[in-house]
Amino acid sequence: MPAFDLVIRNARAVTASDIFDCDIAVKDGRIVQLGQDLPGGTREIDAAGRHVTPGGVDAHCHLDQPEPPPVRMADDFDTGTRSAACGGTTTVIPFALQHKGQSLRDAVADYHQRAEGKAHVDYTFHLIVSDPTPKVLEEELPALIREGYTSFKIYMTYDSLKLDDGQILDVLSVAREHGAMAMIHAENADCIEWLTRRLEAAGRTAPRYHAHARPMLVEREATHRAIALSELVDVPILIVHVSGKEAVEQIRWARAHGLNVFAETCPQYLFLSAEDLGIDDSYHGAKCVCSPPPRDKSNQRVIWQGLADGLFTVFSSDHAPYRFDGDDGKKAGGEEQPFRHIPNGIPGIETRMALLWSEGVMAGRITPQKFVELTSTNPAKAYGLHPRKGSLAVGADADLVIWDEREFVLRNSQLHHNVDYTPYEGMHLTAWPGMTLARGEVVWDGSRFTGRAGAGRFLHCGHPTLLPRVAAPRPAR
Ligand code: DUC
Ligand code: ZN
Ligand code: ZN
Repeated sequence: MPAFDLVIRNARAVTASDIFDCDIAVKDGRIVQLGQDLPGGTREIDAAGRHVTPGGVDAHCHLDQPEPPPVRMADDFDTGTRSAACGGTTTVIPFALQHKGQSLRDAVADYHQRAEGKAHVDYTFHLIVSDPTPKVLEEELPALIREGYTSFKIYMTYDSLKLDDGQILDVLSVAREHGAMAMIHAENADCIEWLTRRLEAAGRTAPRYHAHARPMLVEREATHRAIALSELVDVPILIVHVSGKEAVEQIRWARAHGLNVFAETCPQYLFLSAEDLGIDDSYHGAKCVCSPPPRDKSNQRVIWQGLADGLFTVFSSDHAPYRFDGDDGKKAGGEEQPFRHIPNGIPGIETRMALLWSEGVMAGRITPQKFVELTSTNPAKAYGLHPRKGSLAVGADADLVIWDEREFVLRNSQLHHNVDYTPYEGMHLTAWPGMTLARGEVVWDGSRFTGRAGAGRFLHCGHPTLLPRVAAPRPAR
């Protein structure tokens, strides 16, 4: 009887700190030994000296999130996690969204139903708190944190979701008291509305004007305010989907002043620019409408720099999948829409890892260790999943990617999401996962998806571990 269920031979293993050659032994879905010339397994895979990284943790993606009809997200937990697996992601963290007037408990229960029996990889939820009533703040949120829902997103924009500054302070206070991670979507809602009305009055409603309605200034102001609010409450925050220089400067300032402000960025801020929203009034630009909008080449360089030098903690997809054709996506109701009504978001759950390995590691902009830190280890730490997730170590789940370094041209037809386009169509990539394993099972073999709906399990999260958890007294003010 072999000692192990699986042995991966001749791996060039990469962690957030090291690269080393070893065999990896797996039993009951976990890594049980790393070493040279390990005894045999029931199954053997020869990595042949290729890089093996921990599976990706996509800490920001939207799957089957309820939308006002006729809009519908193209991916549910089935297609979304299938796509994730084929792109090397083995844990996803989408959002259980509270509607105003809805109890947070009901939002979580509804979202569990949407996931139940469908996921191919492990998953947990962030909460979106849109209605912080006394009951939510005093009862529901603390209880949910204790039960393992230890992160939530706060919106500073969108009428149906946004919180005012007082509400944000209330929610941040709960995060501080109960040890949760608050993620913040930082854009100034009033500035966006004011600019949008002016553009509409001038007849400027094509997709490209989405970027004009959300210039960097509106992100900079909200980022500054979010930092100040977190300083007042004395709690760490994580600013999501940072798009460029002006927000980056605010975060660098916060760090220089000793504040625990973490930051996330996404592929669209490295590979897309405002021109992708259109250089004329063509509707094709709707494919790249997301918020904040992509900026320009000089801002892409600032984001690369921030990835390399530690400004960014997490690299997520912000997969928000809407079909381009049809009547439930970018053309809600079957018609081209003024930019105000174009659903915000682009697909990217499957391409996140390969884009960063190709253009980051292969192109020499970041080390393989930095890649692992950004795509797997740090997101697992930020959201209380480490060391079970995000590590290639004895005791961790055997969530692994064996990388193929080969040149090819990316086509949407190769992808497994339910979206009819990729914003990265035609890009030349130099790497793709040659194999993805989720808890020791092969879910992607390099050409075929081999997972099983329902194999993905819900994960209860612990407290964030990016920082030591000290019960520091609140400083006197
Ligand atoms: N914010 C997100 O985080 N995702 C999609 C759209 C948005 O505004
Ligand atoms: Zn957002
Ligand atoms: Zn998002």
